[in-house]
Amino acid sequence: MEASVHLPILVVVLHLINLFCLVVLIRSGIQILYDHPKLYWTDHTTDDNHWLRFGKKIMPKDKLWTSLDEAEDPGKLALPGGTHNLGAGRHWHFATAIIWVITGLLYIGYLLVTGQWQRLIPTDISVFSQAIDTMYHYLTLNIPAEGATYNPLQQLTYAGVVFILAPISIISGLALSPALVAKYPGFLKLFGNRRQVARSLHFLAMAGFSLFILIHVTMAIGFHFYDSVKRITLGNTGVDFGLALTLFLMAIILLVAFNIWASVFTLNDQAKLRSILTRFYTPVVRALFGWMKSEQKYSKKDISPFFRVNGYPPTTQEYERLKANDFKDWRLKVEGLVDNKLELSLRQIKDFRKHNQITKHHCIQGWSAVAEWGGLPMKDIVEMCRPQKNAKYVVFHSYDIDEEGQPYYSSLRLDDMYDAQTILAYEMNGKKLPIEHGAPIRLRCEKKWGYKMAKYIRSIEFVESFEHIGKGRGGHREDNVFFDWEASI
Ligand SMILES: Nc1nc2c(c(=O)[nH]1)N[C@H]1C(S)=C(S)[C@@H](COP(=O)(O)O)O[C@H]1N2
Ligand SMILES: [Mo]
Repeated sequence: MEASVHLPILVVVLHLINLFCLVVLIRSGIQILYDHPKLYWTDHTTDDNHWLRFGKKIMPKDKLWTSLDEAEDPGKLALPGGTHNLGAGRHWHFATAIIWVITGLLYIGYLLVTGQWQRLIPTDISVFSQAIDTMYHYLTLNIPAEGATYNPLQQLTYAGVVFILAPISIISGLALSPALVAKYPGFLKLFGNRRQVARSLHFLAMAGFSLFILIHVTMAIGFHFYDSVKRITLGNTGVDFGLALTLFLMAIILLVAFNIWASVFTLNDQAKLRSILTRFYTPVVRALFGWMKSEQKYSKKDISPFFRVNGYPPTTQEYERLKANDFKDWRLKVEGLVDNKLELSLRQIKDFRKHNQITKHHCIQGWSAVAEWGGLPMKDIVEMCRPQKNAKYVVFHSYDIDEEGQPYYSSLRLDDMYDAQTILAYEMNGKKLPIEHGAPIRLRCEKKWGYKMAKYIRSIEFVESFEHIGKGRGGHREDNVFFDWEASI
């Protein structure tokens, strides 16, 4: 009898699914990273306090730039590739993340139930010195013979990947959810209260997985080619090599073909891709994060010295005219499915109850900043306008219009308006809201990504459905760059 590690077919299948998932997660992760290709150790992100950056764009010092200008093209390695396909990259990332986590849990469950965890988890401290010995053998090309169990180096590496690297990826990934850290700001304590530390660790974990894959494949294929091919396709080394090799090549072809198809399909029909994948992952996201309310309480000393801009001020004559007169002629219209339509001047809005909050802003692209916002709680508007029974969503219409003539807008659930930290802000850091941050008023809904928080608001509309607005996906970003509507992760 030949001594070698036997793998049950379940493990073989999980290993294959894991490989597919990791490749898609890494590719889509690169896409997400390149929308804001800078990594920081601080949440007060500026255009030059990163510790690592990709791409070469330098932002001008003498004129207004926005975070959209900083995005880079990650090239074909990314899924789907191309500049600002962040939305699609995210859809792939989250749909795959769910499958990957389930795969991992099944694998760990299997290890526990069958007692095979002993394969992975070292039970004797001497494993470390033995691993160094094994490494020495590999480095001097005295390749150790295959045994009935993993060698100490394999055991340590695999245990590290399963029980350290994977959990770091998952926990640091969760910390990037604006909803989770709005509800539980304490979660970020794991990362020194810094979202950017979590983001950097998430990246480093990805680098760790990439390195592991590279070395793991080199060792398995380079040193024990025949046995490895037999084991990863049929679970043991007693099988016919020809059959194993055929299966092995088929799996590789499938992996490559799937990845090419995924990029091509996505780039050809982003709307369809979005609709398929969000239908799969949004229910999970909603169940886990949808109920969370923002309970952030930062203090004045946490306020960032620099707050990026995303979305240039409107350039229409109408807005210019309102701005020239300090928005004295501006009126906020509250309309749609309400019993009491409103038309409020900035003065009137400022005379109502004022709520202040110091919160951390998260842009979906990747940057962050803390600011204090002052304004009128949306709950008060709701009480004044009295939405009708069938009103389900609240749409915020803005003054800025893109090159294709599409006005900016965003929509949220009526429920979200009752959050204490959902306000119409007219103050930022104790001063009148600056033009580039959304004057005369902008929405703050602190448990969502920044793109939900419409700036330069013209009117607020209560609706039963948003299908008739824009391209029908509930927001300018959802319509044009295919972001998801939920915006909680
Ligand atoms: N009207 C309007 N609102 C907008 C945008 C925009 O382009 N137009 N950009 C959104 C995005 S993506 C973000 S991250 C925040 C940025 O707010 P800031 O410019 O004050 O930093 O505004 C959001 N609101
Ligand atoms: Mo954003």
